[in-house]
Amino acid sequence: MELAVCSVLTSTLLCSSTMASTTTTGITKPGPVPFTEVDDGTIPKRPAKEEFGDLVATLPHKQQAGLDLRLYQSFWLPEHWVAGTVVFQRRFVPRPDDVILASYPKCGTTWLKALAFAAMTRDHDYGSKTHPLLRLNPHDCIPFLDEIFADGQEPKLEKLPSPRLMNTHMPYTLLPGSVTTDTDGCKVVYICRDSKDMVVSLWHFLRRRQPDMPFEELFEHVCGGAVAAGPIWSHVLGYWHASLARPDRVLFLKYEDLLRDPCGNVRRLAAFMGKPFSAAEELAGAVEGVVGLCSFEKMKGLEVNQKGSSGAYHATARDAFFRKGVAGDWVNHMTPEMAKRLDEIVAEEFRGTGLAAP
Ligand code: PAP
Repeated sequence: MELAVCSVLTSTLLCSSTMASTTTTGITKPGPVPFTEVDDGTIPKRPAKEEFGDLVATLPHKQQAGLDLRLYQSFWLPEHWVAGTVVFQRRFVPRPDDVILASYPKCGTTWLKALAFAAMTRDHDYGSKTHPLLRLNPHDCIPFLDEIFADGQEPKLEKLPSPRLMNTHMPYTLLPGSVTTDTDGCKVVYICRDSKDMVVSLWHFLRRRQPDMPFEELFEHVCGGAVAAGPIWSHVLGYWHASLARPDRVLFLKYEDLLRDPCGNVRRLAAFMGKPFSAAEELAGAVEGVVGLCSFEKMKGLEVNQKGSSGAYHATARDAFFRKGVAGDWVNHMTPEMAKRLDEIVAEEFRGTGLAAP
């Protein structure tokens, strides 16, 4: 079966290749290619705060959950992202076939990155050791724009062949106008998650750096809205409204739907990104191949996701991105009263929008 998948996919790719590019390894390939493989480290950095640090210093400030936050255009952003956000807004030049993967932190970013990368690079044999996702962490395959622009490394994005896959935690209203208004601009895929599970996941993630952080403290910050990239409901609603207004440009996914029906959602994702699965690919099991490769068990079990940190732009222990991978773990961390309180806040914010909390 794997051989059949491989040959069907290879011929599909050969017919549909678009812009090709030469990587530092000298290989000419169409995109997407793993970001770490086009980054030869020769482009100098110019941290965005050198240019916009003065502006950042004028913004309202809070310190929460161990992070310095600044209120920028109605959202609390980690201070070290703000100047980069300004550069992103002013200087990002999208390509029509770019796809930006967007999420609130801990809502399924890593999974979406893996699925999108696998769905867009179907020339690889999913079982082969050469598949990028078997030797690289998903965060090393797809650049994280917030860090790239903060570090002043955006010229590296130009080295990526088209189509490019990139990701961000920025709210929709903070994305550059070229992304949010151009009718033939790039596409955006958003993933959201039950806020209660997001808080639990975020707490476990932050505890890597602050082992004694009380869960209740983070919970209060989330309920109050002043948390990195928050308020979370405003983040979600920005993308929700955009997906209704521009359904051909913005796809809205839910983590819980992906758990329930991974194949159906991978088909939607691939079709939206302009690479629908052909009948031959369906027959050869390509959808199941993508889902299996990116499954929680498979990804968590890979050596590359267990050791080291995920690169210069997102230097976090790789295993921190793979904890439980389930829906409903909040019951093990919250009292029923806490759950009710957060549910009610979110339901009130979502009222009348047509969006039901996952
Ligand atoms: P990020 O926004 O900081 O990049 P993100 O990937 O959204 O992080 O969050 C990690 C969560 O996704 C973890 O959830 P948990 O803490 O509730 O377990 C992680 O386990 C989950 N996750 C990562 N990869 C997968 C996957 N392949 N399938 C399902 N869930 C996954």
